[in-house]
Parts: sequence; C-alpha cells; structure tokens
Amino acid sequence: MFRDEDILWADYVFISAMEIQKNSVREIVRKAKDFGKKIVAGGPLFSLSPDRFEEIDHLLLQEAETNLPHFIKDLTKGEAKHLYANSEWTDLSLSPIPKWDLIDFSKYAVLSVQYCRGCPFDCEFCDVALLNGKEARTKNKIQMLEELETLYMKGWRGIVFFADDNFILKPHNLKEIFLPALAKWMEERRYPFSFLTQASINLGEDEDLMKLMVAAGFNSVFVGIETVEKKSLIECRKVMNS
Ligand code: B12
Ligand code: SF4
Repeated sequence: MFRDEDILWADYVFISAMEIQKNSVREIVRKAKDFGKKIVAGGPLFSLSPDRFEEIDHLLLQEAETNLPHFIKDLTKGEAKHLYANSEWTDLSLSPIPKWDLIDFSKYAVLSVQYCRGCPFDCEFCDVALLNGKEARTKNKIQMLEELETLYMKGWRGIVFFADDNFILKPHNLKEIFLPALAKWMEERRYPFSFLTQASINLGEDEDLMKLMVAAGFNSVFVGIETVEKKSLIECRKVMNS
C-alpha cells in the first residue's frame, strides 16, 4: 500500500507505470505535488502519451538506458528539461545489472530478467513494437550470465521470469550460444532457478529449441492464444496463430 512516508523522505519521486495504472499515477502525482516534490516519470504509460502528463516535471520517454544519463547530467547542471525522447533504440549490451540489493527478496515470488526486447509482429492490441521497436535486440551471453550470477550470489532461489516480449526471436543465438551456456551454468550450480518466459506459438514448431530450453531450466512459457476464431485472429493481425 502507498503511504505518505514513502514520499516524505524523498528529494524526487520517480514513477514507472503502464496504462492500466493511470489512476494510481494521478493519486501519486497529486500527493507528490502537495508535498512539494519534483516528479520524474517513465515507462509505457508516459512513453506512449506524454501529452496527458504535462503536470509532471520530467518525462523520460522510451528507454532509461539511453535517456536517464542525459537527464542526470542536465539535473547536475541545474538544466533538467521537461521532456527527454530517444531518437534510437538502446544497445542492450549497455543495459546495467539491476541493483538487486535495493529490494527485499522475501517479498517476491518471482524475479525478472530480460534477454530480448522488441517484436517484428504487429498484433493490433499490443504496444510492444511501439515501445521497443520491431527489431529484436538481445543482451549477450556473458551479460546475461552475470545478471543471473548476481541474483544467485545475493541468495535468490526459485523462479526467474525472462520478461521478454517474445523470447524466441533470435533462435540461432539461443540455440548456438545462449541456451547451451545457460544449461551449463545451471548444472554447475545444481539448478538454483526455474525459468519462465513469453513466446509466440511458432515455438511449438521448433522441437530442438524447446529441448534446449527445457535443458536450460525453462518449465513454463506464456503463449498468447487470444482467440480460436480465425477471422478474429486475422482482424487483430495475430498472423502466426491463424
Ligand atoms: C513482465 C510484464 C508483466 C508482468 C509484470 C510482473 C512484474 N511484477 O514486474 C505481469 C504479468 C504481472 C504483467 C501484467 C500486465 N501487463 Co504487462 N508486461 C510485462 C512485459 C512483458 C515486461 C515488463 C518489463 O519488466 N520490462 C523490462 C523493463 C526493463 O522494461 P520497461 O518496464 O519497459 O522499462 C524500460 C522503459 O520503459 C523505461 N522506464 C520504465 N519505467 C521507468 C521509470 C522512469 C522514471 C524512467 C526514467 C524510465 C522508465 O526504462 C526501462 C529500461 O529501458 C511488458 C512488455 C515489455 N516489453 O515491456 C508488458 C506490458 C508492460 N504489460 C502490458 C499490459 C497491458 C499488462 C496488463 C494490463 C495485462 C492485462 N490485461 O491484465 C497487466 C497489468 C498488471 C497490473 N494490474 O498492474 C503492456 C502495457 C501497455 C501500456 N501501454 O501500458 C505491455 C507493454 C505489453 C504489451 N503487450 O503491450 N505484465
Ligand atoms: S507476437 Fe506478442 S509481443 Fe509480438 S506483437 Fe504480437 S502480442 Fe506483441
């Protein structure tokens, strides 16, 4: 639950939100303003419709890896702007390892990492191509294993969610590079994690990829079926399901 104390100590209030969270965002913004705090916001809600949030002091659209350093530099100089928009997609090899020590693991059932961003499909109801682009971008093998190693060393055991838009967009990289290395990493540590992710249904046509995923510790995949009506699938452009 959101409390006044969560804001009172802070110099700046940073907000991240999806569209569905807009009402709570309005409440947090009102409170932060009442307490005289400056607000910085980013994430899907603001990236897709910044015009609805003029009252927010600093809007950082798209990816933090690219625009947060610019914002912090400007802020240090006392010249922070209202709006920061990226002109190009982030090189994911520059994405830093999260500061896991800022959260209390005991409050989480699942922790997330992300390997791949973007999706070339164009499903009518999905914002991924707008938010992350149509071309799949991935982190590299070493970076991914370091991220998992950090989680492991900090004591996390259990479920890790690969919060990818569509995990299987670079099958060659998965099969030849990442999944074999992940399977080895897991075996050496006696399988501390189990993985789940999201993928389009064409994963079912690639038995080798499924076997490699299982060997690496994946036991669940979220697949968007959406509908069994062929006409509806065509209408919403979920072409790979029709
Ligand atoms: C994981 C996930 C979930 C998980 C969340 C688990 C959790 N506890 O974190 C679950 C399964 C619960 C979930 C649920 C839903 N989700 Co969801 N989810 C995702 C997914 C796949 C990954 C999110 C993620 O972790 N990304 C990794 C991080 C690194 O990326 P990011 O969050 O976008 O952050 C980057 C930038 O946005 C930016 N940024 C983000 N916040 C901030 C804040 C500041 C201050 C700054 C400067 C920058 C910044 O910098 C980050 C690094 O580049 C995204 C798709 C996607 N690719 O993002 C959809 C997505 C966010 N979800 C979406 C939706 C619609 C939903 C649901 C409404 C679905 C439903 N109908 O029930 C529910 C809502 C849940 C709720 N009530 O709150 C939509 C949101 C669309 C929109 N315009 O708001 C997305 C984009 C998917 C889509 N198909 O369009 N979701
Ligand atoms: S395949 Fe999935 S991630 Fe890609 S556009 Fe369709 S719903 Fe979005």
